[in-house]
Amino acid sequence: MKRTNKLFMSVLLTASLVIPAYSSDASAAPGSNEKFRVYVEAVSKSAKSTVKSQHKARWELTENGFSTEMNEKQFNALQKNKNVKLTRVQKVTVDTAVRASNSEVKAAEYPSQQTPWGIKAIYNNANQTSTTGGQGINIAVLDTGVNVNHYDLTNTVEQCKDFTRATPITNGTCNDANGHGTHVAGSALADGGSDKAGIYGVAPDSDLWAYKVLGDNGSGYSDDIAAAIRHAADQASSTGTKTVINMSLGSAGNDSLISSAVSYAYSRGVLVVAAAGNSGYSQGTIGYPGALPQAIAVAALENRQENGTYRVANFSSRGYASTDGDYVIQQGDIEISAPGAAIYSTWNNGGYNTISGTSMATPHVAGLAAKIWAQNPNWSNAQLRTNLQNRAKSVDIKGGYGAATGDDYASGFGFARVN
Ligand SMILES: [Ca+2]
Ligand SMILES: [Ca+2]
Ligand SMILES: [Ca+2]
Repeated sequence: MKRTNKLFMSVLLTASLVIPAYSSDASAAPGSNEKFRVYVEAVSKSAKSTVKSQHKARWELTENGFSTEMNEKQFNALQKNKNVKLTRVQKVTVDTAVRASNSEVKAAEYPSQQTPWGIKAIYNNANQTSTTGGQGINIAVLDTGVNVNHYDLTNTVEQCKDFTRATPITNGTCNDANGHGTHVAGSALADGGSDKAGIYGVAPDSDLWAYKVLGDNGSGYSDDIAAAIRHAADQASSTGTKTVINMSLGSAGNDSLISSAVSYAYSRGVLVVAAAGNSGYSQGTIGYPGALPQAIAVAALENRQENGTYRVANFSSRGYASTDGDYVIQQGDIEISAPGAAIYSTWNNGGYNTISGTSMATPHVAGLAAKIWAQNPNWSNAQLRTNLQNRAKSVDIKGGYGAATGDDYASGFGFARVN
């Protein structure tokens, strides 16, 4: 039976392009009318509403805080108001510094492999031909969007929302002109399509919440990302369902809007999984939000053995050797490793593509988390996290720079698997 992809387009992958994380906006020249994003933290609700009457809120992130847009002149004027603290909103990028392919990707009707190496590895079964699990669990993919018409994803889509446009949230729109988000979603929960001839992710029975927080160039604003994190947590609460947030994005700096949103989500029972970053292999290269204590930072494994285990990719960002062996998660620690090099998955043209990065490792862990949670629906996010850590401990990783016996700053506790 011929498969019908609803969207056909070709994407030309260029050589790897590394956008500096949290690259700031080009500063508007003094007196320029060009608007930029600002986060306003007021001392009180009334001070907040006074400012809001002059500057329309984009996101109401906290009781006294909101983001908005203004020009340099307005910014300078508002800075004189002692009742508010102003911060320029930072940019965050997706974490694909490494791309295995630089050729034109054509939409393919059928994948060349239904269970790529990462799926076989995380299932610990070289003969795995399909996957199951994750029923009733949501995986919120905060990314460049998702091609929700992709044959192998369309049946998994429960929400599709765009946080990058004018507020409020645009429902039913999450177009991915980049490819990154569609690839990430596929590794977590592609279901083989209605004909079961397509590709499989880790937990195909999960429900996809495709939240577009990044533009087509893979870059986005931290207030949009924070709003999406909070929205996922609120949706999890209002629907009474378990939710895993997948953030294959990051930057070197800790953004306060994102970190407070991650705390908000975690305290409401959401499990937050984030890429470690692609700035390895030196110590301390781990990015945020992965480096936050409440987010599980995921390192990338290659399909290559060293010291008798899979090897941590050189590009995978590292934590700090000073915490080796303690099996404790603090700020700046790598927590878990998963397949993240030469990963074959769904692409935004309706076909498939092979790319590398901790971005690709992260959805393997998000899918695994959803699969385990579906089997243990009474667990809290903290209990689920402990289970993931214990699985990782039982499959030590010793290959790659910084990897060693036991907890290490390259691979964290190890490789968490299904079996
Ligand atoms: Ca962390
Ligand atoms: Ca440690
Ligand atoms: Ca180890």
